[in-house]
Amino acid sequence: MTNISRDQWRQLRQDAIDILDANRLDGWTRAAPRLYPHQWSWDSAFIAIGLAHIDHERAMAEMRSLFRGQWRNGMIPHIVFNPDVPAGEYFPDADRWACDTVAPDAPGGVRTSGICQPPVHAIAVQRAIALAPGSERARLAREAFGPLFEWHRYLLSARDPEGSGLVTIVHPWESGMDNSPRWTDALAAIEVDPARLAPYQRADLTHVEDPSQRPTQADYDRFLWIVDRLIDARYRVDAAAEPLPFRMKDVFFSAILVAANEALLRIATLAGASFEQVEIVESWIDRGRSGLADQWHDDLVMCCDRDLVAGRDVTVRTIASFAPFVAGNLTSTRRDALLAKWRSTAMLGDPRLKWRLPPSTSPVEAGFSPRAYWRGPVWPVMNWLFGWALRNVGAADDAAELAREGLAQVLAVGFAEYIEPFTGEPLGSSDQSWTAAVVLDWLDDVEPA
Ligand code: 9WN
Repeated sequence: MTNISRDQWRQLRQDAIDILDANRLDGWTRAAPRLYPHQWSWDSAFIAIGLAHIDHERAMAEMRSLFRGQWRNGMIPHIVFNPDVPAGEYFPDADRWACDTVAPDAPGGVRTSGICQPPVHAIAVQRAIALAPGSERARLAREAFGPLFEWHRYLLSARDPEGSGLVTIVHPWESGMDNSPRWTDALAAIEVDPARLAPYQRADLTHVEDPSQRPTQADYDRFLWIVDRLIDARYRVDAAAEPLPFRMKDVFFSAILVAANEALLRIATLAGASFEQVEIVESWIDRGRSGLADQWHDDLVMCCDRDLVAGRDVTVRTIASFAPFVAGNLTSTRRDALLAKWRSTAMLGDPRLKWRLPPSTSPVEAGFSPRAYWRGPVWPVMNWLFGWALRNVGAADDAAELAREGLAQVLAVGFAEYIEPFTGEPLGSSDQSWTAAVVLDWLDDVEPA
């Protein structure tokens, strides 16, 4: 149940559509009007989930447009660059990534970054297919199955040569949670040689009012240092001559891959995929779940990333610690323990919260910072993702709470990128596309009062 009136419902829906229309370009949608003028991989997938409620063809076009940037090795890059963005608007730009000059696997015809982001895409395609007329579903499934299968195969081979079921990310940007305290120790251990780092001009600080919300300069240097090491390796992460400086088994990324493989399995059936392909996807799901189970810490009641460089688990409590909800199929003991943690003062039970919505980092964590990027603020897109996941694990009331509180938050503060959890102040970019998209999905489930 929500407390949204019919007028508010209509207005919110129209505002969300207007934002997606204003950010729309030729077949795809900018992540945000100023701060993020290109096509971002996981943003696009969430955007397609919202678009599916307006026009399933437009949702599929969004994915198709992203697939244009797919690498020859199957990787879907984290950014497909918009060639019309003037130099200096976003950094690092396509020239700085240099994929088209150094990477043998980079695609022709479009310029992209050389890393990836969490694979929400199959989930989005499945949603678009489900909302399409029955007569079109098989065609859409056939179109998307190939790129998605190759994408997941890339993640389970190049990014998991050990066969652990867990994806290795090689840059914090790959996690989608760039500045999370999950990465603090691993980043601190990276020594940047200033003489070898080319001078650069950040663009992000010109778009936000308060630079303390964004990553520090020292961390930005490390972000670019890692990019340079990837360039040295010609972006062949599995065949780099020198060990890459940041190598992390990311449980949140890996859990999304499990959920995406579940979606891919349904797409496979509709697409008429071969028996072998179906068996492969099933084996990926099993491998993913068992990898996540290996990273579960009973004493901490959380799933921990593993830092492959330092050879230790990362015990920082963040929203990513709840990755098993996203992967699903939990034992009831583990599900109940995780739900109790979710409702505790380490997350939603903190009495200071303005809305009962999960901060990106637990308020009991030393690295918690309520205004800093991924270190505390609430992200509407995460509220959606965890609501979706909680519903899938049968926690319907907790899922409904996220939709209700999430909508109340957007009604109060608008379509912000992220929000201070205690004061409710909107932060980062405004008119963020994925915030608009998740609102459309929530509204579809909501009966106005
Ligand atoms: C770097 C676009 C992206 C999101 C990420 C978010 C932020 C970029 C940045 O914005 O990352 O990829 O410049 O900080 O952390 O999750 O996809 O919205």
